[in-house]
Amino acid sequence: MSISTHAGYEPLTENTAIALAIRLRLFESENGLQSQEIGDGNLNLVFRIYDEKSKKGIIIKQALPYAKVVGESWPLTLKRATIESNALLTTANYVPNLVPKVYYADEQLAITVMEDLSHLQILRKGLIENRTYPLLAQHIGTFLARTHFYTSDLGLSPQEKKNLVQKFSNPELCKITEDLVFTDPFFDHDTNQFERELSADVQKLWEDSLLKLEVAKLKQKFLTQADALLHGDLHTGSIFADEHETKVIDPEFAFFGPLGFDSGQFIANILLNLLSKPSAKQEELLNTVYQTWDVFEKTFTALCEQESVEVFTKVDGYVQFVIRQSLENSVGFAGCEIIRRTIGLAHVADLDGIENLDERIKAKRSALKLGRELILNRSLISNIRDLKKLIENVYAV
Ligand code: SR1
Ligand code: MG
Repeated sequence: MSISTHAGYEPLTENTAIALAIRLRLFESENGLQSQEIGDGNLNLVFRIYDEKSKKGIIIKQALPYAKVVGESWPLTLKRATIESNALLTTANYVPNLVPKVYYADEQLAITVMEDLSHLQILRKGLIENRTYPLLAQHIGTFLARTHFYTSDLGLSPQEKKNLVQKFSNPELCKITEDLVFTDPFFDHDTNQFERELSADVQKLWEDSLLKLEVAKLKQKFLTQADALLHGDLHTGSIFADEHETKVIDPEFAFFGPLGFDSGQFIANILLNLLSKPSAKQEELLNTVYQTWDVFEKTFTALCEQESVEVFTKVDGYVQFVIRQSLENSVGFAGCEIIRRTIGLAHVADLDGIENLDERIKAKRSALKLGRELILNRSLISNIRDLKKLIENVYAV
């Protein structure tokens, strides 16, 4: 894999994407190649080039110089493509089976060419369709523990880590999160979007100074605490999965941030799905949350015992302190993510797809309530059983 530079940027089309794949010698001939733009995210073009004969496919992902979800009025750095390819390559050192393989990246064209994962399904879609993922918690818990341990001051020397922090400086994409996750939903901002029926609930939230103070503390952590290399946008639309495999994609928001942010976003998006489901299915989703944390905690603890470069990990209580802080952060960040996905700019199909208006509003009210409780009570959560109790209490009321 090499990262080369070319003069000029041009958005690809389905035809020029094929020409690029040929130029890169990823296929022998143009004959029988199919090209389709399949991007359904908020920001990028995604082309799938597929050879019917050899049944081989590749993905070419290209950043657009603006946010697709809003349009050309919202310019967005192309550097995010380089952040994404570098994050995929770095992460592959620690969890090679849990991320797509990168074949090529080009900084000027803002593209990453990678493994075709079309045999898997985006997790959000699968969860909406009631599919089950028996290995998801094991895979995501492992992904979180290994990527965070090996890129933190427990897995790297302070010098190595600071060099990586520079490499993953990602101010423009972090600003999106600072605004859309931590700020706008808590104020009367024009990026917010919600049903008229929720107006009174949202007004109440904007006037909730207790809640806003806690969100400000969480935002401060996000702004300042460079614990480890984060994926930065680990929602269920950033995961491809089936019953056997899980692949974490799309790390264009990667940067060095607080432990607990990635796990919080993952947990929040599982809970957002849960809010749209009948109770039988909810139990299974809650178990995914608890098991993910268990796997994270066990794997992270074992890595600290066996491979830590930080002498203080031998001191009784330090590793437990790091893990407890991560859980508290996760719970708070999960609360912010749940609230922003309900009333902010970027919603989720799990809730927006509830066709019956009364049911949708009910689910969204529960989301606002759950988000608030998670943020306000996060410091009472010292282990995963406490989180279990908290979620059960919110449901019992
Ligand atoms: C303008 S981008 C909106 C959202 O999409 C991305 O996936 C991030 O979650 C961001 O907040
Ligand atoms: Mg994305």
